[in-house]
Amino acid sequence: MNKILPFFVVGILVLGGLGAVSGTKSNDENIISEKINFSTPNFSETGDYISIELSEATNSYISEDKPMVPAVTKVYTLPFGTKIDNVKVTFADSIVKGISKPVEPAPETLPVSINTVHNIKKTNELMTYEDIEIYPEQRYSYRVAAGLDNEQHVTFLVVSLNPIQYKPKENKVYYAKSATINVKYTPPANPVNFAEEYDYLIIAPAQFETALQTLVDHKNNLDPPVRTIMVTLDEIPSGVGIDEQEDIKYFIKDAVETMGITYVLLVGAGIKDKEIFPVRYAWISDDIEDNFPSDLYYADIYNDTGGFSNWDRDGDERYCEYPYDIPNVDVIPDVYLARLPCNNVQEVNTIVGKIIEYKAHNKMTKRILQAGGDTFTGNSQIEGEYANEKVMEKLPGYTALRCWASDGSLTKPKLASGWKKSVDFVDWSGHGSPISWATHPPNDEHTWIPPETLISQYAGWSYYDFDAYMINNDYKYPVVFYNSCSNNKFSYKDPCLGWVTLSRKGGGGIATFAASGIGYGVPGNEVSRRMGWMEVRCFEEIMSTKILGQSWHNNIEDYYTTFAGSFDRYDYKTMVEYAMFADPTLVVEDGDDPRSKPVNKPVYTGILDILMELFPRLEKLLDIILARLI
Ligand SMILES: [Ca+2]
Ligand SMILES: [Ca+2]
Ligand SMILES: [Ca+2]
Repeated sequence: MNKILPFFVVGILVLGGLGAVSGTKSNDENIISEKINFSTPNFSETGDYISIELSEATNSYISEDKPMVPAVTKVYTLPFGTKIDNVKVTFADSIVKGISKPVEPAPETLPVSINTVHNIKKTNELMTYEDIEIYPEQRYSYRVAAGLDNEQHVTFLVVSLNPIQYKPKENKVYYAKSATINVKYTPPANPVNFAEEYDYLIIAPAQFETALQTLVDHKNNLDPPVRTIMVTLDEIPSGVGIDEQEDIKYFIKDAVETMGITYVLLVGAGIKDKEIFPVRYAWISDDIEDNFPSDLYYADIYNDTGGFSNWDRDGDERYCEYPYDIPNVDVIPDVYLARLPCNNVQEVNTIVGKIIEYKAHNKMTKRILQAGGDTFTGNSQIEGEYANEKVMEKLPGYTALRCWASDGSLTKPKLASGWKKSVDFVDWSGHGSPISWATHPPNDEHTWIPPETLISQYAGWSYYDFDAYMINNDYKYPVVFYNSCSNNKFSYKDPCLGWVTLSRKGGGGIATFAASGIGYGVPGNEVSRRMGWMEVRCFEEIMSTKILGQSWHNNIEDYYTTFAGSFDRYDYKTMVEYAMFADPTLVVEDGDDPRSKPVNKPVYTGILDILMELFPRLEKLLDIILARLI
């Protein structure tokens, strides 16, 4: 990894985001002053409501069932450990506009779980907001968090602005033409001097040490090398933290400071009560689950003051309890972290072999396989397909192989066939459980698709039902995104779908991004927030940074900075459950010797692949025969 900038250079103020905002800014040593001009909002009639658009808006709504008012956030990237003394925002030139109808309400939030109802609330009642005087009440707020910016430790200051306010009783909207942000801060008195010895820390149980040495050697021998060190769990000092998980987190912190680590890989499954690698649970409860596993815990090392982000404010050993512990949950990761939830040495060997193969021979094909349907029935948007289309806007030059509910192409044979078309990515947008993914045909909440087949007797894509074993994709391993619930729930009693997708030899994926708990979507507005927002941004980040660990970090950081002015329970859950199974240093690009055909693949398997494509139902039978032959 290239650490181009020495630490002190980051001290130069970087003004992030918002290319559309014009204004003036000035900065001397301890003050930021920036004037932001806003364009005139656009008001349009949508049925019984008025909708408001603002071209500088960074997010479109603030809170469920409240009026939909555009908001703007501004991000300042400051040296790590900077103390924010004061933030003041002054709005100027407020203009009043009378409107004839109420402002459109924000959409509701629903889980993307296979075990819940997805038909949206049918309400014909007009929202008049009688309990609201003015919305939003606050014109601005700010948050401070510690994270990474291009491998450098930094402090993010996020200023959230509400230039538009609405008074429902008066039928009036007030909007400002400009705002001036004034920040006073104190730079760190004793800047932390992070070492520069290593890039990448792998932590694993001792039984995986020998198998993982191949990966350590591979990384160290790259040109330029990814300077890698492996530490086994029994080498981590105990008693430093309150329990084993906190010991590990303190060890990572120490490795960041004394070795210069920026990438971390945890190896080992987290199946409840049979953990090979310890699991931290986050207690953001909802109607479906009290807690869920979160590896963000191990990555969010520092809080806004540069101190340890301990996630347990009240000290009751229930971490990330919403809302009590939230002041002690910084959220933004301070290392680029992932897990490979391997159950045994064989799985370690398989995934290490795939990582080395990817670097040697991956060939980018500009193809993506997409699966989508009607995530939430009872409205006009087919959310999964809509999200798939929005993903394509971030992948210029790409061809989509689509399995869609609306045209009947979301079938198991079509999905299996799509995996074999040498795709760079697979994008699933629908519902999930730890072991399956599925969605609905348009406006049919009672039917799950892809439908069952002769050999696969259950609706939905599940490895229990052989489906994930059908993906013999010719040694071309895609990056996989699941917009759904729980597909990366690595504490489940059996290996989760996201891991089975990777642990398959000679096929499957190279990385999975998915929720490790119940995920949430936005009916009729799928990519505006929650998992649908993550889905689109994931592909955008991979195209931009190419490094998987940075993509994961930047997705969480962007989510944080975009919605910081109006976080709710589901926002925290969306960030805290965002889990990646991968080698976080993996670069999504052509390998050293890119090949479209598999290396050393026996001729007969090619013939079998053709047969299986022609007769997809034969696949399981062939799998059984092959398993006995080999
Ligand atoms: Ca942090
Ligand atoms: Ca607690
Ligand atoms: Ca829908």
